[in-house]
Amino acid sequence: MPKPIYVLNGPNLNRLGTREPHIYGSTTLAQVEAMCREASGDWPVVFRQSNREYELVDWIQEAIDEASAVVINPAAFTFTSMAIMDALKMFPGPIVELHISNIHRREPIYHKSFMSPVVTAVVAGLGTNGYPIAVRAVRALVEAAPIHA
Ligand code: CA2
Repeated sequence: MPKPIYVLNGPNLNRLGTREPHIYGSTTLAQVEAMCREASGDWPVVFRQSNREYELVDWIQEAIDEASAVVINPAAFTFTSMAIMDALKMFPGPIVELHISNIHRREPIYHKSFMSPVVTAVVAGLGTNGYPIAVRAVRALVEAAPIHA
């Protein structure tokens, strides 16, 4: 059995689908989780959301031992959290930073990600469809270089 893909979500994403549908769509986080599980096929997915920075740091540290890859939407922590950036730096496998919206097309406060310099790839602007795309991408990366599988 391969190690799971961790899909981690930051603050307020538990409310996805309930407001600002013109930016974030109307899909709920539970539906996103189902999309990720379908995309991963027979690979296990650990899907979590937290509004607390320390919890995301703890889960990334857990992923260092337990996961083959990480897909993370750090939400507002993208622009503030050196702690999450430092934890991601320690993860040895592929990491995709994911944003539902295209952060570079938005106001300047959304342009400077702390995460982008330490991740494998960035997916932004594909709506919630970006999640299954990112899951398939990290699975393919791990299969191509299976040291973390
Ligand atoms: O586009 C993304 O996925 C973001 O990471 C979402 C964050 C925002 O701070 C980032 O700049 C871009 C905000 C998430 C807010 O959560 C929502 C809650 C309810 C409805 C929609 C979003």
